[in-house]
Amino acid sequence: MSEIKSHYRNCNICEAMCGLDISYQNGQIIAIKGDQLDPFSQGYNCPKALALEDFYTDKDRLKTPIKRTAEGWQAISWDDAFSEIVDKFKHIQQQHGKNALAVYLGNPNAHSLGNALFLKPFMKSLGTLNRFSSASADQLPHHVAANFMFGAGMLIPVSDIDRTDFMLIIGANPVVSNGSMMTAPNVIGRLKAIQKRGGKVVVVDPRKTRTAKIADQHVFIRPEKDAFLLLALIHCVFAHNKVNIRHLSDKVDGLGDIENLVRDYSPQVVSPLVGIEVEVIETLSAQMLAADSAVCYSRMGASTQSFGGICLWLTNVLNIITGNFDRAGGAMFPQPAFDLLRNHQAGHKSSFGQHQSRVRKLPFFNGEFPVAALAEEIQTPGEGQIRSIITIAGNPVLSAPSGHKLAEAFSELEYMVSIDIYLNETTQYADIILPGTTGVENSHFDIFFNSFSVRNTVKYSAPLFEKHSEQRGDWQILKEIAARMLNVPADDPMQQITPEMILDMELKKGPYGKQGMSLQTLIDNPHGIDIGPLMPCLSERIKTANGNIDLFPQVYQDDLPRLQAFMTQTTRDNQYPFDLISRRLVKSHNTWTQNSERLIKGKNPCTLEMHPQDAQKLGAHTGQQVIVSSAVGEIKIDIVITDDVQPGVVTMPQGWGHNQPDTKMSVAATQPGVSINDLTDAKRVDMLTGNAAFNGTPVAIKLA
Ligand SMILES: Nc1nc2c(c(=O)[nH]1)N[C@H]1C(S)=C(S)[C@@H](COP(=O)(O)OP(=O)(O)OC[C@H]3O[C@@H](n4cnc5c(=O)[nH]c(N)nc54)[C@H](O)[C@@H]3O)O[C@H]1N2
Ligand SMILES: Nc1nc2c(c(=O)[nH]1)N[C@H]1C(S)=C(S)[C@@H](COP(=O)(O)OP(=O)(O)OC[C@H]3O[C@@H](n4cnc5c(=O)[nH]c(N)nc54)[C@H](O)[C@@H]3O)O[C@H]1N2
Ligand code: SF4
Ligand SMILES: [Mo]
Repeated sequence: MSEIKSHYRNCNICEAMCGLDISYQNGQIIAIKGDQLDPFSQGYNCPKALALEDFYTDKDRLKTPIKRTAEGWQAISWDDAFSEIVDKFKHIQQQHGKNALAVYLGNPNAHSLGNALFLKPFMKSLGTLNRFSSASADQLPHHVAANFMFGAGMLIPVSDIDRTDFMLIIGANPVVSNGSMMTAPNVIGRLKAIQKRGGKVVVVDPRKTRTAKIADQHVFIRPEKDAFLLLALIHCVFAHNKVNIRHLSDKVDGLGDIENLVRDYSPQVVSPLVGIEVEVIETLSAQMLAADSAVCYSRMGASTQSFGGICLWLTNVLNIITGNFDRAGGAMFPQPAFDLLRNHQAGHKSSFGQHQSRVRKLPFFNGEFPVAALAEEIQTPGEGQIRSIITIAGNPVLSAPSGHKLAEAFSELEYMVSIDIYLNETTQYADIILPGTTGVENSHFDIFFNSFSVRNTVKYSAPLFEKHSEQRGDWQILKEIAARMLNVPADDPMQQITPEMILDMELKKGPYGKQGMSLQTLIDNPHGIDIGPLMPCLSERIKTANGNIDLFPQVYQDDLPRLQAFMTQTTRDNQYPFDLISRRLVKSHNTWTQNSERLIKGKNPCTLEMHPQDAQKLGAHTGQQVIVSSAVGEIKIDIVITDDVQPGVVTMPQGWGHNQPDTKMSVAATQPGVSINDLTDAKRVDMLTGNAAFNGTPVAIKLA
């Protein structure tokens, strides 16, 4: 028996970057707990961290490439898999052009050092414009706002939760999600700390979430009406002469245009639209203005809706004009040790709208088209049609809007490849699945989440266990395909590059390089290093051509008539009288952690929440099955009656629907649930950004 040892690493499941203390012996994990010595998370972890062990031991996980044959799935060698894939890709691109091959990138790519670093050369080797990702079912409006207001899509202002005195949360449930575009381990502790220091937390959400329950105030809002609320809050700032831009006063362009815009959106005008009383709106504004520091934090509820672009822009405007930008307790820019903006030239023109999707003319941004356009790009014949795809760490059949239609589209492709750890709802359509290593088998460094973090910290995690000789890391798979696509010989020096080499170089060239930051520094400090709280740094970080914030970019001016039309649109389709919204669950992460036995045990969480009044009209009681239908699909689901939701609004979890016979996630199949994205409509998007509009999907409900 060897001795029990400790291994320290960051959990890479969600965005919170919790430090873990993993004890292990003889190649087995004995316990996973929060690392008390991690300077950022200080011992906090959520129940999902345990699943890192389950992913490691999961018998359903793929370890070698498999190929679909007439006799079913068969294991094949890596070399045969790579040869076939590259032959097919080259052939399809020769016949139909480079763009006939598409790529879909899922969420775990952002949580993987190797993928984050090697996807760029991989994409280059394919030479296709047809890249899609989960970002357009998520946070695209944040990036578009950052791009146009601050000059770089990755320059995301982060809510300084640890120092704020007033936090207005619009459409986020960080007590459950642990925060997003705001990396903050132990959000619940940080929110309670606001209250302990005499501050307030207010939540605006159509559902009384766990975050709303611990907040000082919860305000119900009708789905997709947040832009009006934000306009009214900005109106109040001008109406009370409270604009205060502090140190940024000569750094902001377009203030007068904002004043003109909001003139017509008084609380009186907006109140009936949003379903919030005039006094409540006025009090919200007054509280925000009275606080020493305040921040408005908008997330999925504001982003994945028909006006996501406008909402995220107005959120920034509100923070800026109340003097809560680039200042402690407001919205601030992190200064990460691995700086994604290191080579970003000020005034660099973004790719927004440089291309439009072939069928629906949705905008291209940051090298990709919106995922809502993927199925139609596969299924609509003509020049530029997608014939083949490679999905990488993504499950769009369950995660993308109208996922079931995407499944149909995948089944019509000439050739499909997936890089994934499971045979699941998406990868079942692949001709070959290439499994990468994951979790504790990988080294880890959070490139993205340090860029969205509420504190500047830095940490590197080595792999806990060596991978088996037949296994490959995702980055090695990407590198191999890229090399074969470009006929690069195996002994080419470029082929020797590892994620660690790039990381080390970036750390040395980054903002703390001169003080000795390097990979070795991080290896020597396995619990991580605290650099300190966020600091005002707008002047150094901003990337607009003139160095100023653009408060009213042209794209929003052009999009406003759409919002104004929505304002006067009072009738709704009586065929679908309910608004469906998604919810997240503490013990599941998107579509894929449901194969962890420890996370999934317990009663069925995939239920439809409905207000008692609505249930009474329907004659339904808790536990009863109902049929929910939308313009694109139908599901059956058990209902739970609760006044946590507004009348007319129903909620169900996202990420479920492991009920398909040709998949192999045997634990998940014991508690399959149904997929919300069989109901969401890929035609509903924020027309400005192309982001999926999941919120407020119109549905009808009847007893089963
Ligand atoms: N209706 C509705 N839909 C939503 C949302 C919603 O709130 N409502 N949320 C949206 C959001 S925010 C997101 S981020 C997307 C997520 O959308 P996706 O990224 O498409 O979905 P995931 O469930 O994250 O899929 C992850 C995939 O990666 C695989 N995987 C896990 N780890 C690894 C790894 O290390 N390597 C490889 N190669 N594969 C791995 C898993 O098996 C799984 O197939 O869903 C979106 N969809
Ligand atoms: N446990 C767990 N944690 C996760 C994930 C998970 O699946 N499970 N997923 C991770 C991912 S990929 C992401 S992107 C983050 C997301 O992190 P969050 O954005 O915090 O998570 P959501 O639960 O999607 O919160 C969105 C909230 O918006 C509300 N909402 C819906 N429609 C509207 C609307 O029109 N207006 C307003 N104001 N509110 C609305 C919903 O009721 C919900 O409470 O969570 C991450 N963390
Ligand atoms: S909050 Fe996120 S990062 Fe922290 S332990 Fe849970 S899943 Fe991991
Ligand atoms: Mo996400």
